[in-house]
Amino acid sequence: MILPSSADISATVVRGVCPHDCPDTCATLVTVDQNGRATRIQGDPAHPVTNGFLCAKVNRYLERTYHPDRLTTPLRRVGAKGAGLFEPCTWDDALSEIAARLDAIRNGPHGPEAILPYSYAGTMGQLQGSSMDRRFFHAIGASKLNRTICAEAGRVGMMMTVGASIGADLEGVPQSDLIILWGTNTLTANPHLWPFILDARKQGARVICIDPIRTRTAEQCDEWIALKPGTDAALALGIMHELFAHDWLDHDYIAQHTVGVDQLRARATEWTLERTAAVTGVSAERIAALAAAYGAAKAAFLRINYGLQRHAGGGMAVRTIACLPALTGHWRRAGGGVSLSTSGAFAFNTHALQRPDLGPSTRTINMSLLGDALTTPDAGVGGPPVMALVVYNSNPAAVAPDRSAVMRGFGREDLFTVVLEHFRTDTADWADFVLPATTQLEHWDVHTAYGHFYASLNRPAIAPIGESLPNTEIFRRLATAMRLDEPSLRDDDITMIRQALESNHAHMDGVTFEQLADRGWVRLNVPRPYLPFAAGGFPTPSGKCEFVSPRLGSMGLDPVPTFIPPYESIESNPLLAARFPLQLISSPAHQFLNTTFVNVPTLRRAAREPECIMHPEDAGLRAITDQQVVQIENDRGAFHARVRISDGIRPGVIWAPSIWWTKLAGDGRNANDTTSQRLTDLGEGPVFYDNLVEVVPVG
Ligand SMILES: Nc1nc2c(c(=O)[nH]1)N[C@H]1C(S)=C(S)[C@@H](COP(=O)(O)OP(=O)(O)OC[C@H]3O[C@@H](n4cnc5c(=O)[nH]c(N)nc54)[C@H](O)[C@@H]3O)O[C@H]1N2
Ligand SMILES: Nc1nc2c(c(=O)[nH]1)N[C@H]1C(S)=C(S)[C@@H](COP(=O)(O)OP(=O)(O)OC[C@H]3O[C@@H](n4cnc5c(=O)[nH]c(N)nc54)[C@H](O)[C@@H]3O)O[C@H]1N2
Ligand code: SF4
Ligand SMILES: [Mo]
Repeated sequence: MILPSSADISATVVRGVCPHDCPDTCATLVTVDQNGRATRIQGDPAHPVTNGFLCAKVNRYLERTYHPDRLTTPLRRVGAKGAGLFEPCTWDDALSEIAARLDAIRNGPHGPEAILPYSYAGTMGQLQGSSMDRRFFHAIGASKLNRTICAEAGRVGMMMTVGASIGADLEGVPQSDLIILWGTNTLTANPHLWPFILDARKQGARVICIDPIRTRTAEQCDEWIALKPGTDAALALGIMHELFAHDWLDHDYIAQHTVGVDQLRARATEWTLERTAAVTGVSAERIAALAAAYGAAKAAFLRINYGLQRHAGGGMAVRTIACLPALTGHWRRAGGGVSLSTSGAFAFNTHALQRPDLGPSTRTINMSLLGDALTTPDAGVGGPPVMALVVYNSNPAAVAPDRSAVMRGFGREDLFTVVLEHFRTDTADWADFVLPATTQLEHWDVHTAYGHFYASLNRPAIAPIGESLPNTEIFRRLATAMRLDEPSLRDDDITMIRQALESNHAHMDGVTFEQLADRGWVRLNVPRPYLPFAAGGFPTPSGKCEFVSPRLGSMGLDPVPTFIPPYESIESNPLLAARFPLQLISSPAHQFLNTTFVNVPTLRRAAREPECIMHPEDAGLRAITDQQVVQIENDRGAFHARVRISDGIRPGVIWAPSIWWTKLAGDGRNANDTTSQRLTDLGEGPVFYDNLVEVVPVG
């Protein structure tokens, strides 16, 4: 603990970390008064990325932590499934009843694989996110969960091209001369990148945003390129066409550090400006100008993020864009290259934390197919039906695609559901038992990051609210209730933090418990800024940037970058588009973090209500007026929203800022009532933004 700088010497300041699923992983300072109450949360001014500020959401973290609706005791269902009627019970009763139910399923006709954990990144902490929980499920032999809901398409696209989830360092951005924010809403989803961009801009860098929506980020850029959703690979191939045609290439870098340039050149030759314009809906002149700017730049920073990979060809789109800096040699220079994630640079000891060796090898269920997994007898992948679902760090009743299928699953009378939560979320309402969990202010954790290269430690600042417990402790106690005698199921949190940091990897030199305890955060042992591929050294099988990927070839996919059309667009499915002509993007609202914070009054007031941003042409065609309430619908389902007419969106595309709690939306539904369970080309991820709908007035 460190002393506060304020005059109030009776308060202490505790170092922590923002736990949310966000690339910025901010270092926080929490002020706690003499009564043990947190009174202030702020960003650490000394942290090079946090820069002394937090975002609109986490500035409200205390309001969320001390929310009157926090769960304070375990709850047992008393009403019908989904009715949300519960009675409080003791931890001992809850855990022994849950243990008995899980034991009965484990030892029953379906065996342990009928138990499915379901979690995502409600907290990114290594402990509360993926440690004792994993040990517990491994030890009982439960089915495994493939955690694909967000980033898998892009992750695999990067693996197949540069070989790792590693990219350019944002601390090099001030030295870049061209910044392209490609399928990412930086000011909302990655706000701590922005000051670095402003630094570059002061020195003359141009900033371009490629997004079908003129987001608050696009608004602040020098140029907004509103391409058709799901056509980014085509745009990147069109840029390559120009790079090859004008010889805007770094021949030396290509020769030394890449494989397959001839095949890539042949592919790019097919993507004339005219063809690229027809596919992307961006004019040939603008594509030519974009390519010329990229070709002339010395260190262009391509910030791709996850928005552009939520389409049928999302993996290939990321892969195609990721080839660009190797053609121009921008990896050589600070501020140059492409960045999707930095997480691959962290070499935490996940094996020691998660202990996959504790159990048998089991089947794996894709979380993006939760609807199918709960409603098909063999969970869609063979083996027993899912008879028990243990949900933590996630709110699948609101966030999973194809909500109506998911809800049919949650409604099954024979499904036993346990939810570990801070609040009575949409998902918690369907539980048989709800268990109160601590927030980041109340537990220990250790964090990697996916937007920078600093590891950090979270100390508890306050006592747990009510009887809430950390996830780690809940799974420890459940293991005891089930009489599991594996000793590692009793490791305490500090022990597990030390285990996570036990690593021989060079990047982890100096990243120790002592350093973290002393300073709160530590840079990985990489240069600043880190230029991971300045001299090649790509961790692919060939050791090069793979323009041709034999691994993709052996998966039956095109080994060379290519354009894979959306499942649902006017061009790719004209029959469907005749009925549902609008492409719906349901990307994050500025005030929410997925569904987290939707129940925080100040933030929900700022987000107003479910909304639908629509171009005047599309509104006019349907005689829809501004502020009118509409139904957004397709064959999968529907939800209501209030229309805001704006020219800040490409015609033919609508935007529903998300993800609303369905019970806090007027009609009890949200955008995922319309999304599908189809999967991306790589990584088996969901295609949330590959979604045709129609909009009709209500009432
Ligand atoms: N405030 C806030 N911050 C967040 C989150 C949040 O919910 N709220 N969520 C966090 C999480 S989990 C994630 S994964 C990230 C998500 O943040 P990002 O990775 O930035 O992704 P999205 O917000 O999903 O989409 C970004 C932009 O991509 C655009 N887009 C959609 N389809 C396409 C396309 O085909 N091509 C192109 N070029 N653009 C397209 C959308 O219009 C959107 O403006 O943000 C994190 N940060
Ligand atoms: N239509 C549409 N759907 C989407 C998206 C979209 O853009 N559009 N985005 C997708 C993406 S990118 C993602 S990442 C997913 C996110 O989906 P989720 O991972 O489900 O994220 P959240 O909705 O934020 O829910 C996280 C929950 O974890 C709980 N939680 C937080 N910390 C703890 C803890 O320490 N212990 C316990 N027990 N619980 C905790 C929070 O209270 C919260 O309810 O949604 C996906 N769904
Ligand atoms: S959500 Fe992101 S920007 Fe906001 S405090 Fe957390 S890490 Fe920082
Ligand atoms: Mo995400």
